[in-house]
Amino acid sequence: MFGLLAQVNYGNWLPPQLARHGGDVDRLIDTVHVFMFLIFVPWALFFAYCLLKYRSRGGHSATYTPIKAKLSKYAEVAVAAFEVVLLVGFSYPVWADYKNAPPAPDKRIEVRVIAEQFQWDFHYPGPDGKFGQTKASLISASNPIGLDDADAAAADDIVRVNEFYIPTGRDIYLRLTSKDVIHSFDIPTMRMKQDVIPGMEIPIWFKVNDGVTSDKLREQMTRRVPIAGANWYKLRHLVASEDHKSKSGEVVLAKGADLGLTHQTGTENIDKLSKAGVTELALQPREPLEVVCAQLCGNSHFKMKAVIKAQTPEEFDAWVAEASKKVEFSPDF
Ligand SMILES: [Cu+2]
Repeated sequence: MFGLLAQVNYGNWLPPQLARHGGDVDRLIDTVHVFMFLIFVPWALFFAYCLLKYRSRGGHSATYTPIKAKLSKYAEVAVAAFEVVLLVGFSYPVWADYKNAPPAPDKRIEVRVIAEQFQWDFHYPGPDGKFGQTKASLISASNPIGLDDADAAAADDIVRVNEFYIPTGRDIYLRLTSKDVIHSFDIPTMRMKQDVIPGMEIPIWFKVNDGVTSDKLREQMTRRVPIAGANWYKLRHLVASEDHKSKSGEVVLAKGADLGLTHQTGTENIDKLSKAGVTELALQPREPLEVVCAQLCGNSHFKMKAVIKAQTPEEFDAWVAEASKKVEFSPDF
């Protein structure tokens, strides 16, 4: 996966940056690192100097008492002041710019995000823009957020588990809460991270850059991998991006097919492909974007992931219209 990520212009060892305010966060991270380095170098040199000067040697025993000179006090105060400037002068303005201006209620897509061990539940208000009521007593395996169907506003609501649909280029406003323990909602590619606390509803907002859809990213991340010598285990989350045919024209691996490399079938696939004369594969990630939990929230915490379906605003509206229709079964069905 990291090999693939490296192809999409990730730069500076950070994941790609796909959201409006993310550039500022990246610049802040860079600035803080530069300044911390500026502090680190003189401190490290001073440390080495002290180790040498006060060491035990012939005619001189090691000194264990702290230095009493005024200079060291001044140095400590100067470093503390420097760090305050770093925090107040650089971090607060970036953070304030992002956190002080939530998008206007009539111009944002609002989604409730309910975290639980170990999944993300997403609650959309549907075309009427109103969230239906939820009740803890109604929570069940098929109704993870306890949506009350008796409430008229709930009729067109959409609930998705581990699938986060978002439009690009529009303000997205999330209301985060948790059913059980503290989780942390994290989308590294959007520079978004917020702890999710039971009993509280914490807002967070962001905007995905125009045109950054999952489909487009998937295409961009297509990579050609030679069959001989590839590290197949690392490529196991990828799917074929085109039909791979043998010389006779027979499809050996179909578009969208999984390599299945976690199982024995994977090696069979590779055998089949090499026998058919296919020397390289075009592969792409099944889902290029995801939400993870950045808080160690239990024994299966690592499984707590949701795929992000970033769509154009038109695709998103069409999805809302379609997904908000409830399936009605006739009594004699
Ligand atoms: Cu979690």
